[in-house]
Order: sequence, then structure tokens, then C-alpha cells
Amino acid sequence: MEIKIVKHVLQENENWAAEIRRRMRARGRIMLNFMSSPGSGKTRLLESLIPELGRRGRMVGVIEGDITTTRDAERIQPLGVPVAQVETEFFGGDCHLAANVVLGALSTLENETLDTIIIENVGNLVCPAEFDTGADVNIALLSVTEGEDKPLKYPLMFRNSHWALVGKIDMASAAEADVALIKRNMLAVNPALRVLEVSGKTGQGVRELADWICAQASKLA
Ligand SMILES: Nc1nc2c(ncn2[C@@H]2O[C@H](COP(=O)(O)OP(=O)(O)O)[C@@H](O)[C@H]2O)c(=O)[nH]1
Ligand SMILES: [Mg+2]
Repeated sequence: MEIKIVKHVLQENENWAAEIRRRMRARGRIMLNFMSSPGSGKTRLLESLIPELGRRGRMVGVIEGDITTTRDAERIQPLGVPVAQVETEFFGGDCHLAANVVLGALSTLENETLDTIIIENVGNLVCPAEFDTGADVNIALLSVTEGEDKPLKYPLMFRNSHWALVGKIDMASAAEADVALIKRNMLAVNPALRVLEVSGKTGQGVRELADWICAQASKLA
């Protein structure tokens, strides 16, 4: 009985995710889902990436997922892009964004002229990977301070992602991180991953990431 309920929930999520992708295609939009542990640098990376996408003429809207507070939305707002904040504590404190929640957030961006939707998922290396948000590209960010073994310990995140970013690369030597090993571990879990070194602080890798996004958007168009 319990298994049936779990299946039902996940099936319903798949249906909503498929509906989101239909709507994205109908409006010529691409949606990207950034996932990582709390504090690994998602918001900081977006603070560099969004202006870079803007310079390429992309019209970006952001969905911020947090358990509580509007702090990340407040950091994104000065960039001049529309932002919708989801606070999951109002419906149980979920540690991820489910597709029906994303659909609700999208409806608040309904009247904006956008072609690129960025989700900053709830900070968590486990749950967000279990729920398809309807995004076209799942992006896992792992910073150099988190330990080389994390792709092996949290494989679903890397298995269900298309791209993986090695973040805070400016701190690699201070953190005594073995960047090559981090990448090897990411690729051991999912050999199809595209891997990129980035820093929201210095901007390293940000232009390349924007190139990837633009190229992917052209493919979907
Ligand atoms: N050195 C360095 N610090 C970073 C970088 N990205 C984020 N940080 C710092 O890490 C902390 C958490 O960043 P934040 O963007 O809030 O992470 P989030 O919780 O994943 O959104 C903040 O103190 C940031 O200034 C980076 O690329 N390099
Ligand atoms: Mg954040």
C-alpha cells in the first residue's frame, strides 16, 4: 500500500514536469535547475551568470527555492530580473522543489517576457535530485570545500544531472582540494556529465557556462 502511494506521488510529479516542458517549448523557453548543498555557492554563481546571460540578450527569470526567508530573492533582485521566491515551510518544509510547486512559481512570472528560467533549488544534495522539476537541464554544483568523495556518497544528484560544476575553484589550493579527483568521481557516477570549473567570486567559467546555456537553448528552439 505504502509503495503504491510513493509511486503515485512520483508519477504525479512526472506528469507535472512533462506539462512544464510542454509549456516551456510552446513559449520558446529553456529552464535550468541548479542544485547543491547549502552554501556551495549557487546564489553567488547566479549573481555572475545572470548579467553574463543578459549581455547575450537572454531574458532571465529566477525561481528561488528555500525552506524559509526571501534572502536569495533579495540578492537576485538588484540584477533587475524577475524573481519568484518559494518558501516551502508554508507547505511542510519540503527539502526540494516539486514540479507542481515550480508550476505555481512560473504562474507568478506568467506576464514577463522571458526566454530563460533559472531555478535555484533548495540547498540539499539529496532530495532535489529525486524530483523532476520540469527543467531542461539539471546542474549539480559541488564546491571544492565539500570533499572529493561527495559524488560517490550522493550519486543520485550526479546521475540525474546533465552538467556538473566544480565550484569555488578560486579556493582549490586553500582547501587542498584534488580537483582532478572531484571530476573523476563525478564522471565515475555519470560518464555523460559535462563538467566545468567555476567561481562565482572571480567569474572563472561563467562565460563558458553562459555559452553552454545559449547553445542548449538553440538546440531546444
Ligand atoms: N571564494 C569563494 N566564495 C564563494 C564562492 N561562491 C560562494 N562563495 C561564498 O560562499 C558562501 C555561500 O554562498 P551562497 O551563494 O550563498 O551559496 P548557496 O547557499 O549555494 O546559494 C558565501 O559566503 C559566498 O560569498 C566562490 O566561487 N568563491
Ligand atoms: Mg542560495
